[in-house]
This record gives sequence, structure tokens and C-alpha cells, in this order.
Amino acid sequence: MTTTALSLTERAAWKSLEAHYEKIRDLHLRQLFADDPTRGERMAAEACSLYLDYSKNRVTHETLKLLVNLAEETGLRARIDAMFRGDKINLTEDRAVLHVALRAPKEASILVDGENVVPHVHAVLDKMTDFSTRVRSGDWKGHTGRRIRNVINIGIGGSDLGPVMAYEALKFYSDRALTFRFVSNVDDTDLAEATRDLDPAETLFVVASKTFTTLETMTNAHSARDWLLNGLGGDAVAVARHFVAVSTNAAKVAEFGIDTSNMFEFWDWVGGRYSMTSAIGLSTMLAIGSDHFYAMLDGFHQMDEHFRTAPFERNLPVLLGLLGIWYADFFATQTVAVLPYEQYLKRFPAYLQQLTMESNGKHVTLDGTRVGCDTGPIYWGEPGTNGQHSFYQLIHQGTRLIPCDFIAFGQSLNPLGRHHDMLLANVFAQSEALAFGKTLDQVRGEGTPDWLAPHRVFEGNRPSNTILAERLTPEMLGKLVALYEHSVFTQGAIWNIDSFDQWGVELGKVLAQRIIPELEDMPESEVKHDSSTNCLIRRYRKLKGTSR
Ligand code: G6Q
Repeated sequence: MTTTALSLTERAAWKSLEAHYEKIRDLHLRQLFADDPTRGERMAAEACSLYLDYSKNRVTHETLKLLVNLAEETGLRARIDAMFRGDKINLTEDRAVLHVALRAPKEASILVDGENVVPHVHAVLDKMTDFSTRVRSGDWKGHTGRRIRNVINIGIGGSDLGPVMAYEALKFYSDRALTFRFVSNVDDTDLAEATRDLDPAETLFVVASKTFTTLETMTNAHSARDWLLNGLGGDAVAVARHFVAVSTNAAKVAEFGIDTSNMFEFWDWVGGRYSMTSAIGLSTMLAIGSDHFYAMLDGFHQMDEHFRTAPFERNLPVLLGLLGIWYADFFATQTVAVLPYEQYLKRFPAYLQQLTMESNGKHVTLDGTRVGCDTGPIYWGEPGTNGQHSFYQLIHQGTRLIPCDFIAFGQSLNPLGRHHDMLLANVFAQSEALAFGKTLDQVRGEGTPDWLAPHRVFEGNRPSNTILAERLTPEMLGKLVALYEHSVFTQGAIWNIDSFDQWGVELGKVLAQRIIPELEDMPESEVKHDSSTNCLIRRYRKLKGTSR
């Protein structure tokens, strides 16, 4: 058998990790820290002004060495090079994966099918800059001659989560004279609430859709157009001043009635969930301006370069990815909690859910065989300190092991007295409590009655990473997102799965298309699904009043 034919769990590096796991699985972080007083300093890495403390993980130096061996043996280096070179590493869709080209400097050259894509990227960025400057300055006027004061991004999935997350994360830097809303759900309420208090004469819609065929986005875009035309007297020429598109599909954009000179292009080598630095970021640029947007791109690029060039043992995304594999596949953990102690990052966990779970929620390897180990874990989280008063109980004292990523900044963007020290004291206290806990002896020593003592014990040995940086800037957000993008890449490469397709979202879409006419056009027709679906459809017909 050749090396490449080996499945992951047959590899020597994997087997060494299995044996090593048996040896250290019960080692307590208390012990590890007691044995090495410099652990907290040594088990940390810093790059691009991001500090990663990974010392509170259930690992030894040996563990890290073995994990790095695994990365090397599975060919991570070659996979990284293939991505940056523009190889078609998204095998099932036969596409290159080049979000890194979206933040490459002007002089860079990255070839797709023999053509340098970087000039195209910068041409679109120039066009976005010109447009956003005109909107922000009031030079771009609506149909009635009034300036734009409201921007509504209509998109879903990758065409929504990045823009929403970035808008929330960078609100501090945004133009507060403009109102931003994001409509994604086909639920009528989403669009109704987003438009209810706005004046159509001052509202710009950004229809963000790679394919320009997505059911939710197209339905919302058509209803938005109706809302606009109703408000502006029905003259269809108004659409040109109030709708722009972000898409790869010029034909569909024109069919919708948007002037393609108001279309901002991107390309099939940009995956939806990797698209926030493409024209999909138009709403972000409208909010924060082009200088801040370029600073964000620069942050992404710095982390891209770090990922591409740094040795694995000091490579932040690689370390984060490897630690994730250690827990998911050896400790059999099911989830990862992402806990930003920064209010502006409130949508970051939701964004990461798509990035991680759509990318690595796969059960077959690139060659189509079933994987031999668990792949992508479930990501979830909320900003701190709120979670401390709700679900942290389970992380501290429940029966499941939940690795946590704490994210915090040295400076608040809105300093208010003692708030920031209190916030940071809580991050440090949480990771300390998780790691070291409180023993029965300690609890008893505090005079706790015997019957109560077990309830007050914290076992500890609950792992976490802490990511610390100076302050949340556009550049820092870029670094942070790229850190996670590349940690997802690291894991996907080692699991040998296609992190860039999403076939799992297809079946539900197809079935919905089949059911829609059964609800709309043929309310009395016989339904031929399973008995549960039939029953639900009949009941819905009654509830909506189209059938008895
Ligand atoms: C992301 C996925 C998915 C996609 C949406 C929207 O990686 O591909 O979330 O972004 O389905 O697709 P459109 O941009 O084509 O409307």
C-alpha cells in the first residue's frame, strides 16, 4: 500500500496520537501547570498582533509535536500551497478556492486557468470604492433626487452572515448617518420589519447573491422592489437608482431589472461563506468607508501570509485547527464554544457556525469513502459575560467536555469607567476556573457542609484557548476571521474532506420546490409524501384557510 492510499486513522502519526492519548487522557491541567511553572508563557504563540494562549489545553509538548507530525504526514503544506496557487482543490465542484486572492495586493499574481485574477479583484474594489464614496457623500441620489440614508442588504447564508457580522463588528467605525439592515429569511416578517419605518425615496437595496437564483433572496428582492415602486409611484425606472447587485450572474441580474453597470462582480472561485472580502462586502464598505475596508483586507492578507509561511508549530491557524482535531477525534468532544468578550462581536459565533459547519460538516473523504473519524464539531457561542449567567453552568459542571475559545481585547472602543477591567477579569476568571476548578478538599475547607460539598466541586480540566489582541479594528477583524478560515482549512485538509462544497443543503431545497405548488397553486390536490409530511401539509392548508 502506498502512503497516499492510507486512510487517516491508519497513518503512523494518527496511531502515535492514539497511544499518546491513552497516556495523557487523565492528566489534569493542575498537574501540568504545577509540573512546568513556565507553561503559560511557553504554550503561547503570537502573530499579526494576535496572541494565542493555548496552555490551558489538555496537551503536552509531546502532544503538539505529534499533532504537527500529523499535519505533515497528511500533506497540509502541499494543500496550503495548492490553495494559494489557485489549484482546483474544491474537487466536487471543480473550482479553485481563492478567497486569499480577494485580499492580495495589486502587484500579486494568482492564476486561474492561466489568467491572473488579481487585476479583476482590484477593478471591482475600485468600482466599490467609487460607488460607496458617492453614496456616503450624498452624490448618489435616489429616484426623487433625495440622498440615500438607508441601506438594506438582501442575501442569505454566505451572502448575509459575513455582511451582518462585519457590520456589527465594525459598527464603531460606521457612518451613523446611514441606517443598515439585513434581510435574509423568506419569512415575510424579515422584510416587513426591515422596511416598515423607512422612506423608499432614501433607501438603497444591495441584492447580494452569487447565483442570483436563491429562492429566499429572489423572493425578498422582488417584494422589496414592489415596496419601493409602491412608495415611489410605480415608475419602474426608479429601480436603477435604488437597487444594485452583487453577483457572478450578469444575465440573471439584468433579467431582474438591475442595470448591470450597477452590478459588482465576483467569481466562482469565491465560496459563499468565504466571500465577505469580495463584492459581497459592499454593504460593509458602505458602512465603514473604503479606507477601513482596505484596512480589513490588509488584516486578512497578513494572516493569509502568516498561514502560508509560518512553521506549523508557530502557525496560529494550524495550532487552532490541530487542537480542534485533538478534542474532536481523541477526546470525542462534540462541540466548541466561541466566547467573544467584545459586544461588537455578537454575531461572530453565528458567522463561525456557517464557516466551520458548512465547510467541515462532511462524512466522506475526497475519494468518496466514508471518513474513519469524526469531522467538524458543532460551533456555538454568545458574547461574554452574558453566557456566564446562563449556559456556562454546563461547561463548568456538566458531564460533557466543551473546549472553549475566549476572544478578548486589551482596549474597549467605548471606555466607561471600570467596565473593561471588569469584562477582562471575567474572561481570565472563566478560563482559570475551567482549567483548575475547585476540589472537594477546598470546598470542605471553606466550611461547606458535607451534603452540599459535591454540588460545589468544580472538577476543572476543561480546556480553553484565549485569543487576546489590542483592540477591535477593521484590520484586526480581518486577522481574526482569516485565523478561523485557515484553521477550518487545516482541519479539512487533515480529514481529507472537501471543505468548500455544501451538497448537504441541496435536498431540502429541492423538496421545498416540490411542496411550494402543493401549498400555493393546488391547495386541494392529493399529496404523495410520507404520512407525516402529508398530514402536516393538510393541516397547514386548513390553518391558512385554503382547504376544509
Ligand atoms: C456558502 C453557501 C451558501 C450560500 C447561500 C446564498 O458557502 O454556498 O450559504 O452563500 O446559499 O447563495 P447565493 O449567494 O447564490 O444567493
